[in-house]
Amino acid sequence: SEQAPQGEGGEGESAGSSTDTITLGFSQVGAESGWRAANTKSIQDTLTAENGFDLKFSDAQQKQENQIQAIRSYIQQQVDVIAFSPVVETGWDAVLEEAKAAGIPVILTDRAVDSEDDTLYESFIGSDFVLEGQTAGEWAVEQYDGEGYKAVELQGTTGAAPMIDRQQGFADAIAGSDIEIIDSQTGNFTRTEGKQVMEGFLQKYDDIDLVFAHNDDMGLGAIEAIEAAGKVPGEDIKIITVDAVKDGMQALADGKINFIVECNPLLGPDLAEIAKKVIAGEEVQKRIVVEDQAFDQEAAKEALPDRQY
Ligand code: GYE
Repeated sequence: SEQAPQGEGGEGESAGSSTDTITLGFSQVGAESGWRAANTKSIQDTLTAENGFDLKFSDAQQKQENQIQAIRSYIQQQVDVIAFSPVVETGWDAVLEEAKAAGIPVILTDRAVDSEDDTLYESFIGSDFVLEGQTAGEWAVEQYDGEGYKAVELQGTTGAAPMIDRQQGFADAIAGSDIEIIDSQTGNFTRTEGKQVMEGFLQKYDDIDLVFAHNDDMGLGAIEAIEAAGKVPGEDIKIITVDAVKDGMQALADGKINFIVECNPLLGPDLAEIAKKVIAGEEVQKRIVVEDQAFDQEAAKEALPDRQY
């Protein structure tokens, strides 16, 4: 691809001439959740022409083969940078090697790949999902240890970094407590599947005390299933989720969810900054950890009016 003039004082005619624009191909996971919608909006609102970007955006509908296809097409179009949020952790080496061979830098956002070769990408920007699961589990132990709670887990997309890591963090935190996970199943991070899986659990077990949902949307689906079964979410069955998007925070403030660990989806600004540095040949951090908070019902009531997403 063409070399963009670096820095000030190039021969370019005017400031902001098209040679300065960074063409960035972004392959998004899908549109599975409120979190994802906020993440997409952040990327589209930040990587604008005004901000020096020509953004090519595609939605993979939670399918790895669609993401691989999108990345290959960005390579073919000789974009300046490729960024993507890998739907699952494994199976990326071949396509990342193709990008490397074409000289196109890759930035990971949100989710990790489990590749051994970390020269296949420049930087990975996202939350610490193990810590999120741990925070959820520690709160559960603080509240419910000694009560003999039976928990079910609504897991994210099988093989996705946040599914693997949140499960791990939660399991580590409750180890040694008398909270027991009696069943786990994937709800694919969607409200519909979260509801379906919870309906199945409610038919199978009449003694569920606690739900740990890997995201708000599945927790919101579980609320519907619990109410339909004539039980009171947040009381008869406690619910802990991850994300803290508006709908989740509202349910928390309303007492239907008991605790939410935040996962910040506003990754656009960090992505823009890293992409500019990579193109300018500057050093970037391999791992940028996004900071998250956590909310109980009182904290949600306070935070809700100013919540951006
Ligand atoms: O928690 C979930 C989304 O990868 C962190 O994906 C993201 C997760 C998020 O579908 O809501």
